[in-house]
Amino acid sequence: MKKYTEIQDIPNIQDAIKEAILLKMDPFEYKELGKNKTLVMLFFNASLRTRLSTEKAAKNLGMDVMSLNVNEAWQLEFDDGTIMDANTSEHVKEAAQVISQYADVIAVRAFPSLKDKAKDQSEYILKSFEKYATVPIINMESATAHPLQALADAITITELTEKKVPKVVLSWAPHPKALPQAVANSFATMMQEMDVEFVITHPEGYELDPEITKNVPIVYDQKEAMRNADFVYVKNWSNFKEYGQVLNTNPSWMMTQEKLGNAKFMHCLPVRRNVVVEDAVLDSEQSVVIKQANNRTFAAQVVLKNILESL
Ligand code: AN0
Ligand code: CP
Repeated sequence: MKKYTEIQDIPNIQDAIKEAILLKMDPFEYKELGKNKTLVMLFFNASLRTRLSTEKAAKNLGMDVMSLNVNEAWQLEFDDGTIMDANTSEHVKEAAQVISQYADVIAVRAFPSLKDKAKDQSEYILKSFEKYATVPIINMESATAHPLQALADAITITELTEKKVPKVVLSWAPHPKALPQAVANSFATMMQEMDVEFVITHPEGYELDPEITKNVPIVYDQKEAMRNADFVYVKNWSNFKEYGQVLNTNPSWMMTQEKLGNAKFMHCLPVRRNVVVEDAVLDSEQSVVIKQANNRTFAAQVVLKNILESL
């Protein structure tokens, strides 16, 4: 693998899942692979899981890791030909090349503005690093995608399913703040690659990018969508059409024990209790959110391993 900025970079998802499960059984088997190799992680936004699990994965492979909270460094310019006489101090052209002098792999977290749709959809931050860095790039959640999360989710479903073809539902949930579509986008993309029956449910008007959801059934009635579900992945996203707006906070969309039935509850975390999902669900045996978080390490590790092997 030459990079991991999108799910499509994985040559064979089933093989990657199997490899991740093997790594989980023996995390230090490839401790020599990353020796004298450095991962630099760049954070334009907050993180708990991605930061720690990706660092852990790199260390399991024997890599050195350096992290930079980019907002504490020089403010970067991304536009070409700008007269840089305002707030930006350094162009990404130099910054990405410079960071490449210290890194064998660069991982980037850069959320969308949720204000300028075209700019967010262009993925200009991630794409600038891809363009100007001279080492492989990993996406740690960009404007439109969170492929490491989706891989961890696919591993989790594979490990826990009791059926050959489980029913998986992606269910929108209310949230007071405008959140990205990235997690939902990548989960929807991943589920279309898996042997699952996949359904999406959300309030009318909350459609994700149709280029991502393609022919996935969208059922506006949450209860109907969740009938006989084996896994229910709950996630808020802000409106994609009325871009970045919070048009619905209807608490009836919150996930409850009653609605969940016997399904397993999934969420990428962080999650707002009793807004997105009620306590009873998160505190029940049906919640697999901690297993998902654990699998973030092995998703990152399988990605890093394959990138290191291609260097
Ligand atoms: C972010 C999001 O929804 O994309 C990160 C999730 C992994 N969530 C929040 O900002 C709460
Ligand atoms: N799920 C996830 O990516 O969490 P963080 O934002 O804490 O990294």
